[in-house]
Amino acid sequence: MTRKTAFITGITGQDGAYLSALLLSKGYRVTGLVRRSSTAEINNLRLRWLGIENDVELIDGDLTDLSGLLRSVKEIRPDEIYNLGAQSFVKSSWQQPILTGQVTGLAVTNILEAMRIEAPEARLYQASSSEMYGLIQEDMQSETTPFYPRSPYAVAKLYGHWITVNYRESFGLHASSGILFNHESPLRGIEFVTRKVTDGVARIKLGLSSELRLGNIDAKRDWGHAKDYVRAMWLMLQQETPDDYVVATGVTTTVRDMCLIAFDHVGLEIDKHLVIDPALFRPAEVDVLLGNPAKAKAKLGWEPEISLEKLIREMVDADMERLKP
Ligand code: NDP
Ligand code: GDR
Repeated sequence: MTRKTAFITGITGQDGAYLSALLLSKGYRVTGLVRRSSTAEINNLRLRWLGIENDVELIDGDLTDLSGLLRSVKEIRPDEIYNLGAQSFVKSSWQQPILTGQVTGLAVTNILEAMRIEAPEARLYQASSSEMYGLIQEDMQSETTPFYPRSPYAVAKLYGHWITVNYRESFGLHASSGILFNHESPLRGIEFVTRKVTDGVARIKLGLSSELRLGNIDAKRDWGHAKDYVRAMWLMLQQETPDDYVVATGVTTTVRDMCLIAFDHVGLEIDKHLVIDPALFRPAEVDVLLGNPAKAKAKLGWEPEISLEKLIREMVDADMERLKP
């Protein structure tokens, strides 16, 4: 069998790193798009953390630059394209709504155009998000639940989702959209709540800090492990027919209860250290997310393997290790 080639945008991010490791373990040639930066030496932190920085090929480029994408796709001739690149932090999307629209939304069309023109036989994964559900209209969200985005990020993701569906229906592209619920890991960016909590708890435990400041701790999320979720991405592209899938655990937990797991793990009392800071609340909130992964389980044979408790403990341990003098 010939070796398959994957092209990953967002390869330097959390999911890009885990997906690269998965595809390398399956024998793929893995290539990825990286933004040129003056701090290139620290750019590939996550790939280095997984010990795979020398096993992937990195290509300079930006999602907003169609000419570069056309050239990259022509040169690489990918069998599979994973579009993971995005301005992915919801809170920042109110500070940078136009950039978020360009990168997280409109640029999906750049990827689809590059694929349609240079690699129409390739298969595409689009990273859609549970944030698209926003103001919840059904207790458990599935592929048929109506969307009601609540942030510029979610609005941009909704555009990316529908343009992917549209190119599939218009041009017959093998393009699938994964509606993934929150997934975390020790490689999660520090600005997201789980990692902010596990890093904060580790700092308090090590005497480097005394408090953890959070916003809305009543929000509920359906959290899984990134390692489990990148497997679902790959499975989608192994199907004969492209489709859209919800990927979630089917369990929802408040931010406060997620924090408790972290504090308990190192024997600290949450009430002595947690401070609520109104400045960290969002202009519009997604109060609760709870996904129904029935379709992914039935059609892809996908199952999440790592529980929230195990995930948070792994993240706290990794942060303790990182911060140890
Ligand atoms: P990260 O924020 O960790 O990674 C985002 C990646 O996008 C980084 O590699 C970043 O590069 C890259 N990127 C940002 N802007 C551009 C640009 N203009 N051109 C090229 N690349 C760019 O996100 P995750 O790994 O957590 O998520 C992956 C995808 O899945 C994202 O699209 C996200 O929105 C989506 N998603 C994530 C979920 C989650 O819970 N993690 C859930 C649902 C969807 P750089 O390193 O240079 O910043
Ligand atoms: P989210 O993740 O917005 O769901 O988007 P995040 O971890 O940022 O927030 C989750 C919930 O926690 C509440 N919260 C805080 N959040 C942060 N970041 N910092 C805080 O101090 C804080 N205090 C409370 C938030 O208000 C929110 O309700 C993530 C991203 O990965 C998206 O890219 C992805 O699409 C969705 O998950 C699914």
